[in-house]
Amino acid sequence: MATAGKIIKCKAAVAWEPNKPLVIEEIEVAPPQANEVRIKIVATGVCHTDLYHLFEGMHEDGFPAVLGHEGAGIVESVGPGVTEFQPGDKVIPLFISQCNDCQYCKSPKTNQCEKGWASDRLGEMAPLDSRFTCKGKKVLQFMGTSTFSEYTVVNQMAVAKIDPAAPLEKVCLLGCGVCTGYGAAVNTAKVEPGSTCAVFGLGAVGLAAVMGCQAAGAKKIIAVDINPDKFEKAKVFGATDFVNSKDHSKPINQVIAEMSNGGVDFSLECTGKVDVMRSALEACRKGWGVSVIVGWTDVDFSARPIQLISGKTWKGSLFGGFKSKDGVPQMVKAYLDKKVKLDEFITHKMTLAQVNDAIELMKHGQCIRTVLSVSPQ
Ligand code: CXF
Ligand code: ZN
Repeated sequence: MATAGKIIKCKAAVAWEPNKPLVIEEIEVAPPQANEVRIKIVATGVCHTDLYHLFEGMHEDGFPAVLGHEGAGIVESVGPGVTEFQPGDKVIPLFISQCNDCQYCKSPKTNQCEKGWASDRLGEMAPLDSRFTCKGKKVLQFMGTSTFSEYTVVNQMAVAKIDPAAPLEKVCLLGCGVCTGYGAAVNTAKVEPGSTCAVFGLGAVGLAAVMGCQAAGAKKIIAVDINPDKFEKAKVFGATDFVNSKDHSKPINQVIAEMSNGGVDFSLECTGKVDVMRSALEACRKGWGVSVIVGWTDVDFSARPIQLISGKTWKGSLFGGFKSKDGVPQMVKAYLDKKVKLDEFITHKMTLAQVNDAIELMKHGQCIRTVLSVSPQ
């Protein structure tokens, strides 16, 4: 590539400070250093976590940053020591790394690699080091990925090489939401054939969880939301029963218990709200019910210990429990083999320049996923 080894000037959406719209800026992207890969981002989904600049209490320490973490692109150039990637490879940047060397990567029990940004900067959501500058200032790399940029630089332990036949404007969704929900059902809950499930919250993550329950062979999948407009989509992904929590005066766990002969075998919470986490736990059956927290929050929650003493298991899931570098190419293949759906998540298509419109849609729950085209292929 003519650009290899040189600084690239390109467009990116920069969050300069909390509570201000993103600004499309020309930024400089330095060449990849040892073990790094510079990627031309072709497409990116807009995930709820990309509302980072609007989150309450976001610390100034996390700004300025280039947002976006659900993207797909093509390798532009590689730094010293990179043998696994070549210019032209199709890739998905990963917000959790897989170094294959730490105690977590070596264990089959977890995907929580300790080498990535998340180990020490999860609160700020952006590592201190980055290859971005803008107007003479260092700009941080959100979630170690920054896919709202025409180019980004990622360590090779956080990049997945995918099938060259994969359409990047679809498989970008495997960079976060779809793997997160699907894997929570399949890998973390370990939904069983013939079982009964409930999924709370029907955004992209919840819908992907519904799809995972169906893939695992669940016979009853109860989709729960406060917005009945979401039910039609949930049906497409395999939901069999629907509960609008606003329609009921009794506690929702009771409604679900009545529909499932005493509680579901598996419940998945995909809202990030602590009261819903509690309801999801209460909605699963004593003896063996498993409830998985998928939504993100860091505030205190509560539940009655008797819920667990009675034999339920309460778990959490990050990126659907997928070891990122192994799991993402497998999910891309599953999409190409028509075993998982992606197209049905995409409700809007826009360009990077319209990123603030896409963020507004997400903020008001008016989309499942907007995919932004970033660079031409
Ligand atoms: C995120 C939520 C915040 C922590 C890292 C994972 N999930 C996707 O947006
Ligand atoms: Zn996300």
